[in-house]
This record gives sequence, C-alpha cells and structure tokens, in this order.
Amino acid sequence: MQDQDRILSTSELERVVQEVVAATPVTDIHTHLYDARFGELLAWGVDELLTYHYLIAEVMRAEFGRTSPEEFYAMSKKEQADLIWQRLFIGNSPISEACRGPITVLGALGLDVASRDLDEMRQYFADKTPEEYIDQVFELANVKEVVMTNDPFDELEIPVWETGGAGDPRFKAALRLDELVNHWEQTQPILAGRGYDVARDFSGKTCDEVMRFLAEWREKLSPVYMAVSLPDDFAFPADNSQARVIQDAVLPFAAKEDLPFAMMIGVKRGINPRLQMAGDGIMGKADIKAVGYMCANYDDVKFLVTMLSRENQHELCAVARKFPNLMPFGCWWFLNDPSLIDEITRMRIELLGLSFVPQHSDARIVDQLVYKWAHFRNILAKILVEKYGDAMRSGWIPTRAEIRRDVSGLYSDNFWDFVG
Ligand code: FIX
Ligand code: ZN
Repeated sequence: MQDQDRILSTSELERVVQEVVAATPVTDIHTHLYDARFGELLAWGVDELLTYHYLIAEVMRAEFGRTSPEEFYAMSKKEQADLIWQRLFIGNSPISEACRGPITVLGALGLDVASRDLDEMRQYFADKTPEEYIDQVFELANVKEVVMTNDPFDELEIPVWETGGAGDPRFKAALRLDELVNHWEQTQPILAGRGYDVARDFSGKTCDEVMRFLAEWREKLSPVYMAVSLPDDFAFPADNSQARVIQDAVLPFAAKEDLPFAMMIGVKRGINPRLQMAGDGIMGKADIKAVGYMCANYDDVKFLVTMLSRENQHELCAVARKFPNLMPFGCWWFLNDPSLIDEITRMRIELLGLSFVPQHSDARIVDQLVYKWAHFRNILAKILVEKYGDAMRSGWIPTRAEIRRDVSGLYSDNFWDFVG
C-alpha cells in the first residue's frame, strides 16, 4: 500500500469521499431516455422538465377545484409548463423533491433561478440541438451511459429499430416486456398478425414462438437485459397468463441466452386514470415470495429487482443475501426522495456490503440526469463517510484507491459484472 494513499483523518476521509463520489462516472441502468435517432421520443428542455408526470400530479393537487385533469391535458405543453411554474414555483415554494429537481438543473446550467423568469430560461434552450444538449448534460451529470426502455410494441420505436442505423453508443437498449407479459390477451393477436404461431391458451407452438419473437428483438436491439414492471399482487408461480409467459418463455429464454431479467415490482397503473401517466402509483406491498421462488428455482437466470413499496426493501435485501443471482437496484419513483434513499442505501450497505446497484434515475427528460444524480451523490457521500469512519475507528485505514474501486462498483461495475 502506498503511504500517501492511506487516509488518516476524518476530514481527509470526507474530502476524498466527496471528491470520488462526484468524479466517478455513472452507468444509469434504468431510464426512459432515447438517443437522437428516436426524434420526438427524446424529451429535453425546460418545458419538458416542468411537465414531468411527478409535477403534473403535484399541480393537480394544487389546482383542485380550479383546473380539471381534462382541462390541463387539453393545454399546450407551454401552457402546462406555465401553469406548473406559476402554481408550484411562484405561488408556492418549490421544496418537494420533484420541484427541487428543475431548480437544481437550471442552477447547474448557470441560469439565474433567483430571477424566476421562465421565459428568460426558455431562451437558453432555444438555439440548442438535442445532440449538443445531450453531450452537455452527460458531462454535467457525469453520466457515461444510460439504459433506455425499449418497447417492441411501440409504433414510434419499431421503425427506428427496423431502419434506424447506428445509435449513440452511450444509449444501451433494454427489451421491455410489459405488453407481452401483462397484456397477453391484447398482444397475442398482434403477435399472430406479425406471423408468430401463437394461441391465446398457450397451446401448440406458442411458447417456442414467443421465444422466437424474443430472439428476433434481441438481435435488433442487443439489449443489456429484458425488463418488466409488475403489480403488487404479482404471484409466481401462478395460474394466469402473466406467470405463464414468464415461466414458459421469458425465463427459459433468459437462461438459454444468458440475458438478465429485470423486474420492477409493485406498481398499480391507473389509480387515477384522469391523470393519465401521472395517475399510476402504488396501492400496497408486494409479496417477496415470488422473488424468492424465482431465484431459488431459476438459478441459471440473473434477476435485477427493484420494488416500489418501502415495506418490501428489507426483505428484498434479506433474499439477496441468499441468492447471488439476485441484484437489487435503485430507489424507484416514490422512493427516490432523499430521506428514503438515505434509509434504503444504508440498509443495503449494512446487509449486502457493496454488492448492489444503489440507484437509477428513471429520467424521462435528458435534463433530469443532472438533478437525479447530483442529489444521489450527496446522500451517498454522507453514508460512505460514516461507514468508512466506523471502520477507521477500529484501526482499518482505507485508501483512496479502495474508495475509488468501491464507488466505481456502486455506480457502474457491479451492474456490468452482473450482466456480464
Ligand atoms: O415502469 C416504469 O419504468 C416506471 O418507472 C414508470 O412507469 C413511471 O412512470 C416512472 O416514471 C417512475 O419513475
Ligand atoms: Zn421507469
């Protein structure tokens, strides 16, 4: 060990951890971002930032009795952004986590947030191209690559995959299977229409044909994993089409092709359908038994799992201790708030050491990479200072190289080592 590499005081520890946590580039393993080839699917800029569905839910609370969801959605994007700015940032102090996000982004871009002048901020984005803005944000957020969410049933995405040419190598694909797994009754006729010999009751060649569909999309996308979001009442094994598709097609394909399967468990869609996407959410805790069963019975499959309920977090860690083919990841959606990230990340470190993927951004707008990662880096630094500090008090001297290795694992290497 190089002497100058050893960290000998708490103040030095703090300085080194903060430096490493800020300077280490991130692989963002789950986003809803797209590279520039995808045209209108790629969202960026201040009006998009302000009309993020988290903020739509908040403005609809604030506008209760004034603007209905239908009236809101009938507005132009600019009008929606104006209303959100007016109601949540001017008529109210923007201190919820969703409001804090745009403030962090605009401040980091060097804009004068104190002026509160939205039109002036809009000017900043007016002459930028998406390509140059993506470069700027990746640099500012210190993100080296992001994983997209790619739906093989999305009419806007399909032509890009069919004819699109080479994409931006910083944007990796993930094969998203919500339609296939959760809406078999609707997707079976679509698959049949595309020439796959599939039957609604799974008879005949159905499972082989679904695997052929997966193989063809794997070929087109080169995804780093397959993924699905699942409701809180997800059960496995079970006698329903959701479990059937997973059991007879997705898991055998994952094992055969060594392609990890990511499960995002606990979402209830359309809790308030009038809010459209902003009306999706959580209504209960999921049953961890499904995860435990899958890890035990499919030990040739790698599972990346995030769960939406706070109440599921501890048992997810406990199951991961027993199954190395389970990689917990991220603080998803309503858990992506500082107090909960702090709690969950601490618990994961205490139970799993450094062997998990602590965060993903879930960014839908390029700009959000800046705030989602800046906020997380602050929290992680505090936790690591405390944890290395505990070891130091017993005489364990960490080195800069070890801290760099650990942070690099949390931000990127754990994911890549796991997916292979
Ligand atoms: O299913 C998902 O990937 C979720 O992340 C989304 O459905 C959700 O709308 C979201 O953006 C949460 O952050
Ligand atoms: Zn997502």
